[in-house]
Amino acid sequence: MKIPAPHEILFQRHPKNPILTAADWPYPAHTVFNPAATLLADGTTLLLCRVEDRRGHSHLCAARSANGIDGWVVDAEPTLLPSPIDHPEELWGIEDPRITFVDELGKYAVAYTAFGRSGPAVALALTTDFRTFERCGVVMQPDDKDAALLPRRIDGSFALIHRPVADSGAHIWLSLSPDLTNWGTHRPLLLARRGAWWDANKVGLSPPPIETEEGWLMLYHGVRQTASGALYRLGVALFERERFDHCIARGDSWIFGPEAPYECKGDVGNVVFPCGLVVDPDGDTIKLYYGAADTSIALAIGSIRQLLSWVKRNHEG
Ligand code: BMA
Repeated sequence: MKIPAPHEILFQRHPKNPILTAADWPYPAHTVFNPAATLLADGTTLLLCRVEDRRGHSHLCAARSANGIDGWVVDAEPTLLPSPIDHPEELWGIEDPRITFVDELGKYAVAYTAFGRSGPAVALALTTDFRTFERCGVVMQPDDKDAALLPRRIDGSFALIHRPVADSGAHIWLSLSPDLTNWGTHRPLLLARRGAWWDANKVGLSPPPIETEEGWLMLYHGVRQTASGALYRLGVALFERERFDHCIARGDSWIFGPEAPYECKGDVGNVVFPCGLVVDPDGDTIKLYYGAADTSIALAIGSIRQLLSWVKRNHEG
């Protein structure tokens, strides 16, 4: 058995954490967490936050900031509410969005979890301004979540990463579509590792993958079921640029996990759950936005170069 490499810090928590809590909301909210993130054309950082009310139902609300750290301006009212009359799959709320800007469409695609009587499903909505949305409805039926669209076609097709649950477990899959409506060519991408691994029990995509010269860098969450509940931590994998289903390297250890008090204690303790990131104009610095203990929103800073170097040095095989 190889001796583990010394632990490297790949994401630094921001000293202002948590950067957003329910107390910052202009209307009643129980918790705010698991935000999607994007940079708008004018350089503003937009977070599309999951807001849970005291019924336990979630909706999405936008918060904007010039520096992506503080000075957040939160929409006065919910930005995207569930629409259960037209979309019964949203009866119990909409959760955990991921945003991708799709050049070809000139629109942002928001993939989110629609939660209804049949279970969690993946739904898609398009927007140009985060004020009005075109709903595409359910694109992956229950039980499925943790989805994001890639920013461009792969080999002529739109590509969606998602996490269906089957008897065999909760694994990350890739599906392709010519038109965002008809989906097929489903392929497994990354499996929960089983046994004593940190990502033994479930894996799911975190923010949308980042395209680099060396391949698609994918951050994912791994779950380990322990005697005192589930532990949610972050891992990294690298996939080929034109063949997303070819994994080049998958990190052996987790790279970021619950440690700070606001990550260990809350509605669901011991959870860090990133759904969004933005890359600074230097092309390397990552601002990673994550839900902490299903209660608040926190920020950690990383580097694409450092993540690539780490995953190439610390993978199985
Ligand atoms: C997952 C999702 C997330 C949540 C996490 C921890 O299954 O539902 O929304 O943050 O569990 O509770």
